[in-house]
Amino acid sequence: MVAGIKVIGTAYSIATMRVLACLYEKDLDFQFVPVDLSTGQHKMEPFLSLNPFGQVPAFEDGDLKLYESRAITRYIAEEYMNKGTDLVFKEPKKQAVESVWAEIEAHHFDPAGTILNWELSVKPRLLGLEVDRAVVDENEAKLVKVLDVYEKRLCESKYLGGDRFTLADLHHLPTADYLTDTSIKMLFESRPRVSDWLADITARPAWRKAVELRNQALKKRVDTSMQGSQTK
Ligand SMILES: N[C@@H](CCC(=O)N[C@@H](CS)C(=O)NCC(=O)O)C(=O)O
Repeated sequence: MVAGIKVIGTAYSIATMRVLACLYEKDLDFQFVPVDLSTGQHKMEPFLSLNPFGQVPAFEDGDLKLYESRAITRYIAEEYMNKGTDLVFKEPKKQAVESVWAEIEAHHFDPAGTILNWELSVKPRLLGLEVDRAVVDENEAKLVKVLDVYEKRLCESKYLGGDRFTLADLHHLPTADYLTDTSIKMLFESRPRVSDWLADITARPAWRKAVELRNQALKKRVDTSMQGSQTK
């Protein structure tokens, strides 16, 4: 067992799932410390000492303390290079291309994807709030443009970052997986290469483990809020 890896987060949070998927790919043992977003634990000490921005996840490996999910996955992939799936390239040119696609995820895919997930999944399903159609339309149009670029890329390359699965693909998993449980699913399905790529990466055993943990946490969240409403 590799001692000292700790993820302090929320298993249904997109950023936390990114880190969990990476740890499972690397076949690393770790301790998961749940943070309850519904009671605002992430906006209080001791969590704020781990991430002053009050967002999950935080991460520890011995005396190293990190936050920002993509920085965490990059650290794990480099530090544990020889364990589990190799998620980065060593050759600078391949590495550069992989990092371009990882940046595209962070700056083009994720902003529209996160808003769509919030509008179509979190607001109606977890918070009982109304969907803002104008916001959905605006971000759907943005996502269409991104996925058109992906379709072209995936005609030339099996994976976004190169000829094998890397961090550039892994970083998409949580948001893409949530979106395919909404009406946005058809944007993925109508693009054959994107659809095949997503089916491939979401079937990975490491991702299925992260999904299992997410589903348990979501069930617990729903059960707890139902108990709350019954005692009111
Ligand atoms: N860029 C950060 C984003 C972290 C983030 O947005 N976490 C969300 C959950 S996915 C959160 O903590 N939301 C609660 C809040 O912002 O108050 C990362 O990748 O770690």
